[in-house]
Amino acid sequence: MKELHTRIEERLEELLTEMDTPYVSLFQAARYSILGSGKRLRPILTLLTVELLGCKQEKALSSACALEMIHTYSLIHDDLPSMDNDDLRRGKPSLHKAYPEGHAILTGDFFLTYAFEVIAKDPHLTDKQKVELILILAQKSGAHGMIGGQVMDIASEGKKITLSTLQQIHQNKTGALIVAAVEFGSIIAEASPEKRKALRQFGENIGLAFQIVDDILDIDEGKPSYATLLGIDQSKKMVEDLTCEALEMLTFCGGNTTPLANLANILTQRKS
Ligand code: GRG
Repeated sequence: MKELHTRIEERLEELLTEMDTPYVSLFQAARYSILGSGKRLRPILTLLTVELLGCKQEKALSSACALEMIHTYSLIHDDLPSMDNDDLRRGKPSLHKAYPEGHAILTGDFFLTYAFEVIAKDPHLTDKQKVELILILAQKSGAHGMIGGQVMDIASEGKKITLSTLQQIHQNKTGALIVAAVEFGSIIAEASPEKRKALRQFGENIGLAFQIVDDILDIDEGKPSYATLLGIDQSKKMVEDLTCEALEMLTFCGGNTTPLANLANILTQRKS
């Protein structure tokens, strides 16, 4: 895992080399927010998926970093005063605290657009793969994915919501990018339709389980969450069931499933 972390860090460094331009501060802010911290869950998922499917990780490394850029943009915008108004992110001042707010918004915008550029110019991919990756990334981070989930989340503030609405929020806001990470692996390694379907289900399950764990760790009585709607014990049981079903899905994939299974366990058993 540590080695994957290092490879992702090095590629992100390369992709965000400071340019001698009048807008160098954009690269500086981008590097501030993306380098040095973050669990790299989504890119690691992509790399482990391609490996399971018998393809070289190098082929997926830049696309995996593009996913991390979309994730980082979502965190930058989520932290803004007009959204969650968080002063800290990844153990240091949020981007809008370290740079002017407008600059933070533009840095998020930069990550959002640059991610697609990185995929479009990746020499390891065929044109067909690039189009498929761009489509999945746009869908999973767009209206029917992360952005739609965020809109629903904001709209539900202070209201009573049902468990099924909460599930939809979680699946879109957090789960969609996790599914995208696994789908990236399937596209790049050209998985069979059966394996792709099983891996998608694996991603959906661990995406939802990941968010339920987050709800348990960060319980806020005033906010609808699995922990407040279902209670801690039932939420933990749900995490266990989702993880168990996710691990079962891996058995349809053949190969050495241990690294992906370990990652699923790390995510769903995390304590922080
Ligand atoms: C602003 C368009 C827009 C979307 C924001 C994902 C999201 C949508 C907001 C994040 C809010 C949040 C903190 C949700 C809890 C679960 C979560 C996604 C945590 C952050 O992901 P990690 O734990 O973070 O993978 P690191 O820093 O390790 O990458």
